[in-house]
Amino acid sequence: MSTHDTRLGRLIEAPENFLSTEGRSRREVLRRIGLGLGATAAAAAALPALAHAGEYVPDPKYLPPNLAPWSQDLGKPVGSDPYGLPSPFERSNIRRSSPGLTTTTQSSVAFSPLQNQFGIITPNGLHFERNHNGRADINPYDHRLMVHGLVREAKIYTMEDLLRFPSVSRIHFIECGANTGMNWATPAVPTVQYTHGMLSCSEWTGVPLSTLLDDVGFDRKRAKFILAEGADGSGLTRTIPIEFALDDVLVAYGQNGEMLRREQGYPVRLLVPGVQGVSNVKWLRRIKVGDQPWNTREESLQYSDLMPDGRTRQYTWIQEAKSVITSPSGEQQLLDKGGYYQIRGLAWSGRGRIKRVDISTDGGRNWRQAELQGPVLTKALTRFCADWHWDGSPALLQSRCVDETGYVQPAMAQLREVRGTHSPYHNNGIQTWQVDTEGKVHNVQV
Ligand SMILES: Nc1nc2c(c(=O)[nH]1)N[C@H]1C(S)=C(S)[C@@H](COP(=O)(O)O)O[C@H]1N2
Ligand SMILES: [Mo]
Repeated sequence: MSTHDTRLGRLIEAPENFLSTEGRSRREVLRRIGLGLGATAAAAAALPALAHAGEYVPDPKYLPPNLAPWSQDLGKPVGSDPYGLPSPFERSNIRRSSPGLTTTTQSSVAFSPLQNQFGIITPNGLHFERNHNGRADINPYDHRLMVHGLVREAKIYTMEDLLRFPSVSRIHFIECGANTGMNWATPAVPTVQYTHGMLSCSEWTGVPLSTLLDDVGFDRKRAKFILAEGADGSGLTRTIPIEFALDDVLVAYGQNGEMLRREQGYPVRLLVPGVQGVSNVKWLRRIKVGDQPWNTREESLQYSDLMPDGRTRQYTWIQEAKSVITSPSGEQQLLDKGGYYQIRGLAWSGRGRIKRVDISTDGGRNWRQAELQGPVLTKALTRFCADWHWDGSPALLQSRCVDETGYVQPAMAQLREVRGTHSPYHNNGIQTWQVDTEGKVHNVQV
């Protein structure tokens, strides 16, 4: 679009921290980040991220035609930060957990701030985090991975062994099967961070699992499944079909060019592209080759779908195609009637590439095609956008994606027709954001 004759609409970010117990008033925020009286203007500039730019009044001496102090001084020496961190002015771009979601913080989830993400790669410090028994902090020299079961020779690998095998790097998303579960019965949470933030995408590096299975000489005739087990206190175990294991599963130690973060299973995890999060076993310590599914706790009591006829769907492996608009999204505020707003969002499918995304601004009555911003990769997040002028009237924003198999993301009503009301896992229904006449955005269901 040409911006020449267009008024670019202003938008206030959602006060994302409002679910936490932290205070929200300006003074409270200043106090909390240690900026009382006498704070430098530069430090106080942290505020726009916490509220919105309109609330911060810059000192004219920093603005053109004046030269700000940082344009006249020597800057910090190189190497001041041997491991670089985000600017302090970005301090509101953080993972957040929903208070009261679980009884302990060890068995809980911290959601990724999708509303602040650009492109398709999640920065390592912002990858969502889901643990059943707290984060294990492991010295890689003390870690071992055993591969056994229906194999010619069971082996125990050190991390050094794993790093010597031929490696590959691939970009894939991980989505927890419970993502958007809090939106199943009613739109219970207000922002996209909480509705869809159990979702992240990284470039993962590691050894193809097929390489290790060959190395132990697995029984090609009898092997039907593998069991993956984590070294954390939960001893989390998941069954994975051998076809997946031999296809694109990785024993991954790298994440976006560096070793995995501890939150992601340092020093090694399983990466099962397109399959629900729980199968991506972190702190991977054991792989067993077998001929039947193991039916463990994490695949019977948990992560199964109770259907309306009282039967339970087990082993829902694949995360089906899904999309969400990340801006405008819940609790944001549009300020300019008649202004231009770029609709931005993410689409993904556990079955392959995203083929197309459509956008509706009237709750699904009319659809038009969004633009896919490359790269469009298999089983990876895909970014989309669409031009939109908000005319000041109420709107219902939706996105609907189609993947390369032709599968179309369903409406919530379609999902409920099949799944009934007791099936909060694997909710890939179409998300609706309502824009009211004041420009305030709400999480609703239509
Ligand atoms: N060992 C182990 N692996 C685990 C878990 C765990 O608690 N322990 N949680 C699983 C779940 S439910 C999800 S959704 C993903 C989350 O991966 P992340 O924390 O890297 O985002 O890890 C999976 N792997
Ligand atoms: Mo999960």
